[in-house]
Amino acid sequence: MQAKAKYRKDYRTPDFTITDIFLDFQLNADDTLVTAKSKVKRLNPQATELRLDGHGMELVSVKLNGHDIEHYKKDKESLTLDIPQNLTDFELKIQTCLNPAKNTSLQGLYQSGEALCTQCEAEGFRQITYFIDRPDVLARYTTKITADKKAYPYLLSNGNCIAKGNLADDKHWVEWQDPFPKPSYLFALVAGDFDVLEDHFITRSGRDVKLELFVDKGNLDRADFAMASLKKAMKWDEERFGLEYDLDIYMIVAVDFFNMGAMENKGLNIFNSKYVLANSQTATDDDYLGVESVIGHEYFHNWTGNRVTCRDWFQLSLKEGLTVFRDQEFSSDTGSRAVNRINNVKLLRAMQFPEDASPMSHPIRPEKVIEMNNFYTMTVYEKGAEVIRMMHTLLGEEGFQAGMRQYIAENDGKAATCDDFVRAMETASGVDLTQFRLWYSQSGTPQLTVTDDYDADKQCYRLHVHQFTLETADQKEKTALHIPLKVTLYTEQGKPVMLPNTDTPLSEILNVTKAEQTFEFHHVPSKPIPALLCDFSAPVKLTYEYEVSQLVTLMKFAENDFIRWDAAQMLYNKVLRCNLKRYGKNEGFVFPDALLNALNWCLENAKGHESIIALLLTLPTAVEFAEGVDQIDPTAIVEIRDYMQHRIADALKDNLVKVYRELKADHYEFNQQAIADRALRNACLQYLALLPMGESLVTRHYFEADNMTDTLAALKAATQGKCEAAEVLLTDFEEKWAHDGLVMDKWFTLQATRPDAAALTRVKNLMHHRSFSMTNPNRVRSLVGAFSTHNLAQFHQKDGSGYAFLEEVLEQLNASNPQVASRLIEPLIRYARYDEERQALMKAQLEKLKKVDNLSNDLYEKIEKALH
Ligand code: B3K
Ligand code: ZN
Repeated sequence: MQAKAKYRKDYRTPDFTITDIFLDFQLNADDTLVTAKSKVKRLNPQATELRLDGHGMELVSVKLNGHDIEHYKKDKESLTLDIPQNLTDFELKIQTCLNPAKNTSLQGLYQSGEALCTQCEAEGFRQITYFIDRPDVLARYTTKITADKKAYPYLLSNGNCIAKGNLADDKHWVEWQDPFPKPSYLFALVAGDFDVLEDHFITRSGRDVKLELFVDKGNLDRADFAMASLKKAMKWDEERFGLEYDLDIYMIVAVDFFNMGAMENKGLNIFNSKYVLANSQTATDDDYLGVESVIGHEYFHNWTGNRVTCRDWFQLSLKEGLTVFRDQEFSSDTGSRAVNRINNVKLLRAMQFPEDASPMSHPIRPEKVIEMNNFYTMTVYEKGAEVIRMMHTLLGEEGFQAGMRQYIAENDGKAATCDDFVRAMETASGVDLTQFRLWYSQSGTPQLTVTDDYDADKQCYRLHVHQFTLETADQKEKTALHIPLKVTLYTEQGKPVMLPNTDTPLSEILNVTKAEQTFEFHHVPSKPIPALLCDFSAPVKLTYEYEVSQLVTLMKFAENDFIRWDAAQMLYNKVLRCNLKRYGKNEGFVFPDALLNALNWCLENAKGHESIIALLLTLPTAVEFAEGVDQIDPTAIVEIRDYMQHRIADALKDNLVKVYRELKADHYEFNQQAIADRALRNACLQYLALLPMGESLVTRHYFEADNMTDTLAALKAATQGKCEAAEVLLTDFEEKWAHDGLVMDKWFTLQATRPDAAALTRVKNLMHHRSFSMTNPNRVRSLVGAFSTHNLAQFHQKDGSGYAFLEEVLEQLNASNPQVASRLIEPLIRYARYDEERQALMKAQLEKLKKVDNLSNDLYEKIEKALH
């Protein structure tokens, strides 16, 4: 029996709430006794039944005000008690028994390596005890943990440690108290043996906060960067948002078995070790940036998520969209704004746009949910952040910060809604957001088609904007949205058009609010080149029929790096589209000389712009390319991309070699310039690997590398460039790192994304590799996930072998870890844009999966939607 869908419109305030809870854990890996004493308060005088959520544990006893309750209703999902109507406040004591070692779902209390830890968001607390497990029930938690002292020297929970002691039989206990009422999803417990990195942070009001970072024994040499990132984030949040940390201690624990990136539990973040552990030998520059942004993200949740939480799970974007926006701003303020913006936009286009066109399409505030874990999506997170960013654009920094202050003042200590947020923004700034609110309820990616005309006599330039949104799986009717469209104008020579008699460039945020609209620009001395959707001012698809020469001008000369990069993307997509037509007609591929010349020019003038040129020079991945076409022909896309790469490599060869040589560093450094230099040098290497000199070059690059960024760049160049050297280098890496799963993840991904026809067989074999494990989500994602998501041509082999393989893996994961399975199924449900044969093969696998015994709600929800 599958769970029933829940609807946002059905929200009701709870009949009862829990104000205080005392939890006692007698911890053992395979037998943990939990005693939960709760103070329950009646909110609805009419209610006679108290329904508590709970599953996957044994109920030992229930007591109400000290008396055993014999009569209760219990099913697989809940425990329902009769409550006499005269009882307004009472105590409930519930004992449950759990087996963390057997809990492979990695939700609730489970074992990670030798440690025990929890993951309660979204609905995992109900696997620990029976509880009103919803985010609008806020309670004060006191947690006592008793465990074997040798196996679990550290016993951690939320808040402050208030007492501890030793017991007979080598046991000890610790008691924690969290002074801030919180929803159950923020509860956390960790027990284990760790190395600890200690530090402290003085807040701007002078409070001394103890910082502790717990890592597996022997990993202290990979912990410094995460700690530095935490302190940086704490300081940044004070400076930019005026928000200060509120407890005396902040703990982060890194664990190896974790379903997602990290979790913001109050005062006790639990992290996937991938987002904590980093040193120059094990982590790439991108890994470092990932650590910094996730550490920031979880820290920023302390205010946006924890102090102000969500009323119900439909409001998830209230905390996630906002917190992603905050972490993006953190990375942009402390690093390169343009590079961050480009990377965020790449992610949105490659991952969120397809999601919004898939059977799983949903607004950033979903209306209907079967399994909440399925809605921790690119849409809720990344598009949610774009919606916040648009409000920031419309209100300006000052108005936005005023809105933030009002939002927090009104909702601190409460469970709020997206509407509460928008209302605060609106009242604090005076900006009318009535139409803008539609972004919360409408799904799909809006499309803007722009045309223009120029009247030389009147010096008047006009842009005609047409907006429409295609029907999506969840929603037929679409309405015009309020879209901030940022426009800058350039002259044919690539100089910004200035406002009359000033040296200020003409740059405007156009308020697109109707289906058809025309905007006029006056005093424009000659027909301009428009730079449209600058900085990606809205999460939309925009088309304007540019000439190649116009895009080349923008790519070379635009003052804004985002515009330069985006012009390059449009050029590459133009080349792809043109060659896709030729592919259909069996004509040879072509590549405009003007683009090759311009790329050469960019490389010659890269000094001071290294990171942007590296991004601009790198072709969209096959997956990114696929997003831009109506029907995806994986083989054609991969072949054309290959052709384009070879053409660029040949045409730019001299400059590629020159820049590659010039950028060789004397010694490893970690700072923005060094990162930019490595990025450009390694971007050159990817092309050079395709030339005859490639073999020796990648080999030398690999063996000379003194850091993981360069090592991995060599391996990527060798594998993607199909160099013979690849095998030797991969084996060398494997021997060096086989003991370290986190590092081996990079190797698994390289193997999974190799473009040759043996890729699937290789992936199958690697599932028996000594470093691989089906129970570790990081390994599964690095191998199986990388293959099915990023190896476009090999996963989509015409015989359907890739799909059959994924189905087998999903059957296995359905039983052990449905959350991971549900992430992995995505490529299969997105069949609509493939040819009929492939569609049939993909659907057949979905049909097969649908019949699996005990199909999880997670998979059920997606398969149902896909086959509907
Ligand atoms: N809030 C968590 C995600 C929880 C996912 C539950 N399936 C991490 C984050 O967004 O910060
Ligand atoms: Zn988050």
